[in-house]
Amino acid sequence: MNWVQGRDPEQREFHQAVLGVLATIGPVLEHHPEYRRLAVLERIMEPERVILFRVPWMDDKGQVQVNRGYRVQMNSALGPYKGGLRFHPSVNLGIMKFLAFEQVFKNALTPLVLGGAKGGADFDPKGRSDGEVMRFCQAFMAELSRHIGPDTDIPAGDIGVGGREIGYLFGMYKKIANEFTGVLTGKGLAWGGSLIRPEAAGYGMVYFAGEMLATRGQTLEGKRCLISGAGNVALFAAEKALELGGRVLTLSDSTGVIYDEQGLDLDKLAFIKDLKNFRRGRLTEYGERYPGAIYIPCDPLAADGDQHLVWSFPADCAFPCATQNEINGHDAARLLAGGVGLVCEGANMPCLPEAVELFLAQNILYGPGKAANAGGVAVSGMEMAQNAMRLSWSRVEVDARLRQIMKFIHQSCLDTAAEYGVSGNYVAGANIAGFVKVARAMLEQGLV
Ligand code: NDP
Ligand code: 2IT
Repeated sequence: MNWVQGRDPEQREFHQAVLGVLATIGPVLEHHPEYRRLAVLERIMEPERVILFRVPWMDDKGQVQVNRGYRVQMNSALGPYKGGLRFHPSVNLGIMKFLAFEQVFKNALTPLVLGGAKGGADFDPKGRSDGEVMRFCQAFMAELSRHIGPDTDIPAGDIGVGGREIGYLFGMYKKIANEFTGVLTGKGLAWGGSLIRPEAAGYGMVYFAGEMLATRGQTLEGKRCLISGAGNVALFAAEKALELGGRVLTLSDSTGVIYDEQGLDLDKLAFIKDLKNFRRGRLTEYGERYPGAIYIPCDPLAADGDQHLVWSFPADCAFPCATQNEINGHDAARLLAGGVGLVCEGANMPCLPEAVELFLAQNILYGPGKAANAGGVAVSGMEMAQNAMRLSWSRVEVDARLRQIMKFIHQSCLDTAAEYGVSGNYVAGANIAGFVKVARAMLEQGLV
């Protein structure tokens, strides 16, 4: 940790992600004293390549804007670099590195052959016209295209990058490379996208939660669920939770929280999907449309040392699906006091270390994002396979494979935890299983 912090003192989120893994892999290192001489940890913590570039584009007023673009190609021991792109004003190198680092282990947990990467830009799509978003995506891809390819690095979506952005990015790549290949995942269904890819992270996370509950003889039926976020992951998590009989009480976006005591239903969810994906509006409108629900305007992540509103309601399950560090120690204590017995992460690293400690100490079911939200990248892997074969699988087939993969990841977390003497600890299970697979592959491939 001293080495990592000393090299890049300002990369707080990256340090947090690294510490999360280092804190749990001690038993592996004890079995492998040679890892020190071979600098396995130092190599895993250092990106293979970081690409940082200028993205100049013109807004609707004719004003030229300049953003910063990133691609962190973290590790290719297991396959071509794979991971999403995030467009959000908070994006910086530390956040890109933490996401790329997590992605390496997440991808390793899947049975697919995928390395890990992450990219994005400090561009804020909010309030921008379609034309502006298109010009930004084209300028971004003009540079990124040199560094990616269907067998080299395959980006996808993340915060602020959905179907619209992937379309513009793909169009520009196709034009520059003069080839139609599966270089991005999350594509439109008519031009190489996979069925279930939009649903995959949210559905997969709820499948994972279902597996966790089953270890205690429980199901989601009748469980009160708190979900944060109102984006791709959150909305499909809500949809699957409803299908499995859960009662979804909350959603949130960057300007507020809705609490609907009667619970969401499919009609209400359809209203929110339209609001978010097409009208690109705020959740305020939900409060106006459904007066039975409470809309509380707030910056859901503004609390510093205080509690975040979305986690203040009594519930059985919590599904953080917005962004990193949205559950602190106070939130965790409040969730536990409110009756929560399961926390399952749709977002990447949404829980601060003190929250994770509390959940583990209280022995509730806690599913870390790198295992629980791996369904997104797993179906991305299936999209790549379908593209390579130039055919497409049915919805039922992809969903069945997704379910199977989430079950597989859940079991390997449990088995690995048991093997290393920490039964039921999904954090240690996920970190060790991912680390061992990547470390072995790196050593087998020599010093590269
Ligand atoms: P979206 O952009 O679709 O949705 C993000 C949601 O979270 C929005 O409702 C957004 O509010 C809210 N949000 C994001 N950042 C903040 C912030 N700083 N403060 C408050 N609210 C915020 O992204 P996704 O659903 O794709 O991603 C959500 C999480 O899931 C991320 O952690 C991502 O890394 C992770 N993930 C995504 C996968 C995917 O395939 N898309 C796969 C696995 C994990 P608003 O609408 O107001 O911006
Ligand atoms: O965090 C993630 O796993 C994603 N944003 C999806 C990555 C992918 O390549 O599908």
